[in-house]
Amino acid sequence: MKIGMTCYPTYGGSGVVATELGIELAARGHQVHFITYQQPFRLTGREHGIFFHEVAVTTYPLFQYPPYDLALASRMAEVAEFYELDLLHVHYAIPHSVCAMLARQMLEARGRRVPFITTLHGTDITLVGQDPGYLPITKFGIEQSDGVTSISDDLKRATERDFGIQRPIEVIQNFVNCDEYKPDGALRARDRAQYAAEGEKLICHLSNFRRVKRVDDVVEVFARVQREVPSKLLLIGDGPDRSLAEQLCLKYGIQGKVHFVGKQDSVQDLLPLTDLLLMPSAMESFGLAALEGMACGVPCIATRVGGVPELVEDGVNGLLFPVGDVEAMSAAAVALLRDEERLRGMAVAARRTAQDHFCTSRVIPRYERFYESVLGR
Ligand code: GMT
Repeated sequence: MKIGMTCYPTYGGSGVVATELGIELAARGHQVHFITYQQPFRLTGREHGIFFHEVAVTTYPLFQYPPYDLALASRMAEVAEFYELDLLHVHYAIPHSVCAMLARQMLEARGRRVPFITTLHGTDITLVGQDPGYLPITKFGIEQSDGVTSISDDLKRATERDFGIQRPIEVIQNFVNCDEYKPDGALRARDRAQYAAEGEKLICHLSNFRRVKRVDDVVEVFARVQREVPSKLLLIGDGPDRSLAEQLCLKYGIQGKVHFVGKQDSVQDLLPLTDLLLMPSAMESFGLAALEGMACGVPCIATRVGGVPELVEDGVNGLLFPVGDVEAMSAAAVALLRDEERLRGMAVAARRTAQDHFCTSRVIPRYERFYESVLGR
């Protein structure tokens, strides 16, 4: 198949999923065309079967808001026509669904039918999409899609409930490549000493440092844990709340124990070095960072929100807590890090969950079948 893929190419779960999906589809012989304003950050640009089409937005003094949506719709139609795409697959409903709908109309006017699929990722429904200024158009874009998928059961239910959507929504949960994301003893032996000394535990957090991630809770938890257990904190990613996290580290005088490594392309080289992942988010429709950690044999302490319980089984492959309960999360982290056997058991269970339910080999064929069904094959 020839697939046009659109996403937010910057650091964020939906862009990561779209990019990894494109890479996996290309590896299975499909042709994938990314149509975005910038090359997705996990792509090198040299992958076989993957093409990148930049959306350039022309500005003009009259435009207070350059019309990216129109430029994107226009580019989608152009690429679809030139490369004879079979379908468009957009990740994150706002504004991508409506752009794809416009592209579909433009192509129809030229006698070509190119259906589009929308994948809902989370904040497009639970946060941004709830804004009265965006809700009606988001609902319309979802209803007009030829196929809709959701990355968790919880997000599907939220979409039906909050948007009054009655059309079918296929749940295809997020995935991870378990051959690339894996426990790696050799890597640990080689690189771990850069971040933690012998006898110290290494705790990590991976996100885009937006408010919803509650990075301040990560620091609050670590500040308590490091008093009880010799440990270091590895913070992967960057975003609006990084300064807040830095200020909190200074407040607790723990800046020497915290590594801010910024945005990283290859988190699979860092996650296996760590012992525990913290994901205290206010909301996660899925929680891809937790899955990536679990595939690397790193259990997580997370919040019981959104789709997280579809992935993290409390007490088995991780631990779940109410949002903001930093005292309980800290106490649980201390107890777990002191109990090597339980920690190892959870690490093994976490890896097994990733392998048994969320590996690319299981999930990508579901996308392929969904494409086929939308194409009526
Ligand atoms: O969490 C973010 O800020 C990024 C956001 C996105 O759309 O890029 O993530 C959402 O999609 C991810 C991939 O499907 C999910 O794993 C995240 O749980 C979801 N984020 C939220 O629901 C807050």
